This record gives sequence, structure tokens and C-alpha cells, in this order.
Amino acid sequence: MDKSFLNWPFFEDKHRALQAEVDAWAAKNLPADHGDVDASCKKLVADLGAAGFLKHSGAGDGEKLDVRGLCLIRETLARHDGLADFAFAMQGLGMGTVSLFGNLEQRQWLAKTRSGEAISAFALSEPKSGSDVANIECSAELRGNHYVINGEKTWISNGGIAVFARTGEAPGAKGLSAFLVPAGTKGLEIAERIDVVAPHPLARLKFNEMELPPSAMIGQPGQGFKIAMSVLDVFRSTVGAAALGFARRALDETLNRAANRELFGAPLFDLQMVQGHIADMALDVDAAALLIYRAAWTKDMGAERVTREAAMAKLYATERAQEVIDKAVQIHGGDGVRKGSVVESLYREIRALRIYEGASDVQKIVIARQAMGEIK
Ligand code: COS
Repeated sequence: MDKSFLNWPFFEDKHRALQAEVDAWAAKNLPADHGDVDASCKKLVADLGAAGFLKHSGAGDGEKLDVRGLCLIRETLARHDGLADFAFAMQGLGMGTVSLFGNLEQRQWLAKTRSGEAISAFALSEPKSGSDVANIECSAELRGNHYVINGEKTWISNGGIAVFARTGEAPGAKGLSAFLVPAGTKGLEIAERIDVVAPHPLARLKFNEMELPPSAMIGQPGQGFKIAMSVLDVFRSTVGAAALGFARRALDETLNRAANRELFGAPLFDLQMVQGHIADMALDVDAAALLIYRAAWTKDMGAERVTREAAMAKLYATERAQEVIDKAVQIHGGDGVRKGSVVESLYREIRALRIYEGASDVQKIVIARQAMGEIK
């Protein structure tokens, strides 16, 4: 794989070393067995923890999240195995709320997710509110000295969770709060398991009179919407990075195919039409990488908000990766759609990334509003 991007000024030596370490580990240990995704994910989390990579998924005491490190790990794991990327990514997103806004007591959980001892999740979406976060219905009512949570969350990856619920300080976006919920909490029910094109642990959850102490609240009452958006601002670039990993793998597979497959008495690569596709793919990969590492670097340099940069990185990288992979499938011919082939699995893996953590359509709304804000 072309690693010249690692010489870009966005990176420091520690990033180059991290990428090399993760790549070497992934080449030896991945892909994982995807037969039983629950068991595979548990093993992947334990293995990634034992290898020391999960400590990058959240900020330890006195540390700041290193978004460039997060992106490099995601793109490298995704290039080797989408499920390994998923297992790593959820430790980060699930604990992002605690990493960025948690108090000392809540941060004790972070030690467990950074070692692989606990698995985390992020419960924001609901049956009636996916893109429209301000419309959350799940309620948290203060009764005596407890919050009582009632409602549903859906499309939730993993189990022990940060839940966003309506505490009602004000209508809409200003009446939401975030809570830290250990998986064993009474009243938390897994109502349905959801199967998707690239399977991973996914469920609809129900909260029935679930009691939480006020100390479970992350941040201040009524701050939940802004907390969720700030967490997404950080992690959206990493979704782009995973898409980039998939696209890089598709490009590598295509180069290999074009060099080794003969057609009309010459390697496939000799066809100008194939060269045209490869040029488009290589250009998309580099342009996506520039947007992703621009966003990650900007955050790491201390920017309070990277809303525009992260939205651009996620939108461009995921949409273009879909195109890159589609071209790879085409150039692989029948092998491109053979179940179990690398490009066939990339074709399934990429699709959800254009939807989760803010669909492409939402990223366009975000980018347009940011652009308008700049000229107002
Ligand atoms: N960081 C910090 N604050 C933010 C923010 C961000 N990225 N984005 C918005 N806010 C603030 C706004 O500044 C505003 O605060 P004030 O009223 O004090 O000015 C408040 O939050 C409400 O913002 P806005 O009016 O833009 O909210 P909308 O309800 O119009 O929604 C979208 C905005 C659609 C962009 C938002 O709901 C979104 O990102 N949806 C996608 C959700 C998603 O990613 N779901 C996937 C779940 S995880 S798999």
C-alpha cells in the first residue's frame, strides 16, 4: 500500500510508529472469524485491548483524545477487517461522551473500556428520531432522588451504554441530557436483535422504569444535545477514516487484479478504460485522506469545534469509498460479486457508513449551515 501520506505535515513520529504497529498486528491477526459476530467482537475487543491499541480509543486521566491516532487506527483496521474496525470504533464512540465530558467517577469506566475489560455503546437514535436528534422521546424523569428512564433506542451497536434522554429543562434540543448506564441495570431490555448487510452486534433497546442515580448524568442537565453533537464532531472524522481504509483496500485489490489478469492478450491494466478507473480511485483516496486528516489535525491542534471539517471528511470519504469499491467490483468481474471475496465484503461493509453517525444528507445540511454561518 502507498504510505506516502504518512509524510504529510499532519502527522508526528508517534503517529507513523502507531500506524506501523497496528498494521503489523493486523497483518498477523486479521481478518477475524465472522461466524458468530457476538463472540468475534468480544474476542476482538479483548485482543485489541491486550495489544494496547484500545488505550487510544479514549482519553486517559490528564490526556486529550488524539483524533489523528483514532483515524489512523480505524483506517488501518478497516483495510484488514471491517469487524475489527467496528470493535475498536465502538470503544471510542461509546465512551466518547465520558472521555470528553465525564467526571472522575464516570471515568473509572473508561479505564475498563481502554483495557478491553468492558464494551461500550452510544444510544442516541430512536424509532422516531434518527437524523432529528432534537426530537428524542425517551424520557428521564426526576422522581425523589432518582431519574426514571422510559422509552426506546434503536440501531444501537453493543450493550453497556451512554444513553441520551429527555429531561425536559426546555423543549427540543435544550431539554436533553446524557446518562451513563451499566448494561446490567434493572429495566434495560434488549427488545430485538437487528441483522444488517455487514453483520455486527446491533439491537433495539427498551427502558422500562429504569432507575439511575443523579450521579449517572454526564455533563449538565439540558446539555445532552450539545454533548452528542460534540462527540459526533470528533468521531465523524473517524467514520471517514474507516471508509478510507475500505477504499484503500479496494484500490490495492484492483491494482493487483489489473496487473495479473490478462484480457485480449495483455494485462487488464493496458486497457485505458481500466487506467481511467484506477486514476479516479487513487484521486478519491488521496482527496478523502486530505479531508480526514485536516479535520483530525484541526481538532488535535485545539479547535473547539470541527463541525464543518468533520462533516466534509465523513461525507466525502464515505460517498467516494462507495464509488471506489463499486469500481473495484466491476474490474473484478464475476469474482467481484462472489460471496466471501474481498471486494464483495467491502461492497457490503461500506454501505452503512453513509448512514450511521449522521447520514450523508445530514452532513450536507451541516456543511451548508456552517457555510451560511460564515457569511452572516
Ligand atoms: N457542537 C456543539 N454544539 C452544537 C453542534 C455541534 N456540532 N451542532 C449544533 N450545536 C448547538 C447549536 O449551536 C444550537 O445551540 P444554540 O441554540 O445555543 O445556538 C443547538 O445545538 C441546536 O442546534 P441546531 O439548531 O443546529 O439543531 P437541529 O435540531 O437543527 O439539528 C442536525 C441539527 C440535523 C445537524 C443534528 O440533529 C444532527 O447532526 N443529526 C444527525 C444525528 C446523527 O448523527 N445521528 C446518528 C446517531 S449515532 S449512530
